[in-house]
Amino acid sequence: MTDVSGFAETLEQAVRDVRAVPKLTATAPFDVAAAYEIQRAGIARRERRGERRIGVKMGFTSRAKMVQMGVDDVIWGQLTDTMLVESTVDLAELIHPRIEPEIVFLLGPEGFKAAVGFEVLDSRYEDFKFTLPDVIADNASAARFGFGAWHDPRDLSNVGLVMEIDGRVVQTGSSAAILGDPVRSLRAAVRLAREADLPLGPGSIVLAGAATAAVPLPKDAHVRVTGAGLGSVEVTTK
Ligand code: OOG
Ligand code: MG
Repeated sequence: MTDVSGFAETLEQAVRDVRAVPKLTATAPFDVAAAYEIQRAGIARRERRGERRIGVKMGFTSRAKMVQMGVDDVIWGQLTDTMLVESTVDLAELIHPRIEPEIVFLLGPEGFKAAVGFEVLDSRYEDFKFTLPDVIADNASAARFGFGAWHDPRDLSNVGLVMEIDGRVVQTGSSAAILGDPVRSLRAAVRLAREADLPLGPGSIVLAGAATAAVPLPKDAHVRVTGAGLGSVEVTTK
């Protein structure tokens, strides 16, 4: 039997201590189903502390990300209100953060809106290395995220994405890398959430997954992610 609550506690401790831990599967291997149970236990602990679930994030929806991290399956994780960044990310709270461009969706009563966004990942595992069950248990490395202005639905199948740090371009890509069209990722998120009995109601946010590899997030930096036709979003670090 997998020690679901023990593993959830270990990951929470890593966040609290801002200190990476060895991969959980190195102690006792577990499968994807058990990994999602650990993820759920971790989110339940956050909710008991007053955090609110506000949406989900999709992971490994692009080849660029699968290749970077050495995994080959789409995963998902939960977003809570404390992960949402207004303007500044305090790196003292994070272990070894990375940032990546995202296409973000806001679900409405019917239909959705879209924005360009960013995700700050912070694997709780040493060296940012993990197996598929490990990263699922670790809530898909979710740490922080943000997004720009909402736009009405349009063709999002080939949105040019540029990520700059301190005015230098560090990643470029196309939303086409996200399952051919990020709307497919949105549909998958809605389906997965329904199957997991965590349906995404109006107002929910969905991160479709990065179109490019993630890059280390430095201190005292200014990051801008631009999506053609979607404007841009900026974030600073301290
Ligand atoms: C896991 C999270 C992947 C994405 O957009 O593909 C992800 C990781 O790379 O640590 O968020
Ligand atoms: Mg991501």
